[in-house]
Amino acid sequence: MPRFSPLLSVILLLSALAGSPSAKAQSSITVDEPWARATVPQQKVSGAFMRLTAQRDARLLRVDTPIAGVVEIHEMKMDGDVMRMRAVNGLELPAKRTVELRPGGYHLMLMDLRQPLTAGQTISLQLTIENRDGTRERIEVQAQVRGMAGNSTGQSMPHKH
Ligand SMILES: [Cu+2]
Repeated sequence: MPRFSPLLSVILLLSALAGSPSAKAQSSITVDEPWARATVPQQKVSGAFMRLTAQRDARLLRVDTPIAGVVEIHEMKMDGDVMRMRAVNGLELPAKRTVELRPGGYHLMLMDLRQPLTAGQTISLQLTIENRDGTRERIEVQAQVRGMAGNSTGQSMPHKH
């Protein structure tokens, strides 16, 4: 059985610390499967979607991206028998509950697009999160652009602004 020298033990300990989750955990928000919908020519709006899970109560305050002039957080709701969407001021992220932004539900509306979104491309979104104590953090998200075809969640959204 080999015996570790004290120096080697220190090195092993340091590498274990560097690899531990607590050493990397900068953000209290987990972002899963971010994606945005590809556009057709002349289309100036699109939607972006993802799942957000906060460790502590937080709120998605705003989203910015270089590829759109305006980003709004939208909610879709039945109004009688018509599905309508409207901008909301923020999105509550209750602790340890996954909030899903998806077609037909909450979504990020990318408006005034500065370029077409092509399937396979990656766009960056900057989320501003406000924690319960009022502190804010910014999270960079790389969202993959997906086409409509072959996407089971890709039913078209009624987008009337
Ligand atoms: Cu919308």
